[in-house]
Amino acid sequence: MVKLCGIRISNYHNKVRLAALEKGIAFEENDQCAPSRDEAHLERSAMGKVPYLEVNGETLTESQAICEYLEEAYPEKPLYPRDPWQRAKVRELISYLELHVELVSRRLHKQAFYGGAVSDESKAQVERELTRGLKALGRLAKFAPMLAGPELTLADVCAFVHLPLVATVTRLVLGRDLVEELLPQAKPYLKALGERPAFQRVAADRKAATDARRKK
Ligand SMILES: N[C@@H](CCC(=O)N[C@@H](CS)C(=O)NCC(=O)O)C(=O)O
Repeated sequence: MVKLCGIRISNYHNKVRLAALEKGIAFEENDQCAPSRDEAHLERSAMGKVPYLEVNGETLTESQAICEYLEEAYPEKPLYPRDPWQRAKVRELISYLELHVELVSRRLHKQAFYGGAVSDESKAQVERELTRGLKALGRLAKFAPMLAGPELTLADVCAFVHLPLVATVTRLVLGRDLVEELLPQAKPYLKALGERPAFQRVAADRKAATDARRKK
């Protein structure tokens, strides 16, 4: 059986977990596997990050590569449309969400979550790039009712784990919720998605893991 390793406060861990749950895959989880630069961890995950997937004694990193593997290995309940063009459009949305939105806002994490400080210059740069990324996402996203059209896809899984985090980070560090301002369709869409059982479960487990970490 495949084993997912990571921590439930991680949006990328939750992306894979949610995809696996939606697809109805039987999998094991080690949710106590934190990012680390220790040799033992680097042997499993060369960048020291989470998540990674263990399969037959080998490991696979990068959430998108993991999700693509799960999609091909467990095709019964797909998270991509059949049509090649529509599949590519789902991947395009995921790239916008991750490269032009999530990764940009991540530069604010050290101030939002780890007691560090981000310079005013960096904040202004992040704000400019995020504005561009969120507006671009708004042009591509259909919200009909899902991000790529009528069916649930991996793009919705990504939106559900990434957009609330981006909203929180911009609120904490920039004093503005850029998601709410620039992508107002996101709020009702995320609320509706959150009513699906697997989404509800991952959101509740993320909250429990976050609360447990605060108490430490
Ligand atoms: N591109 C990676 C990103 C994974 C990632 O950034 N994971 C974070 C946790 S959410 C991490 O391990 N951070 C520790 C680090 O950057 O060293 C993926 O899609 O899996």
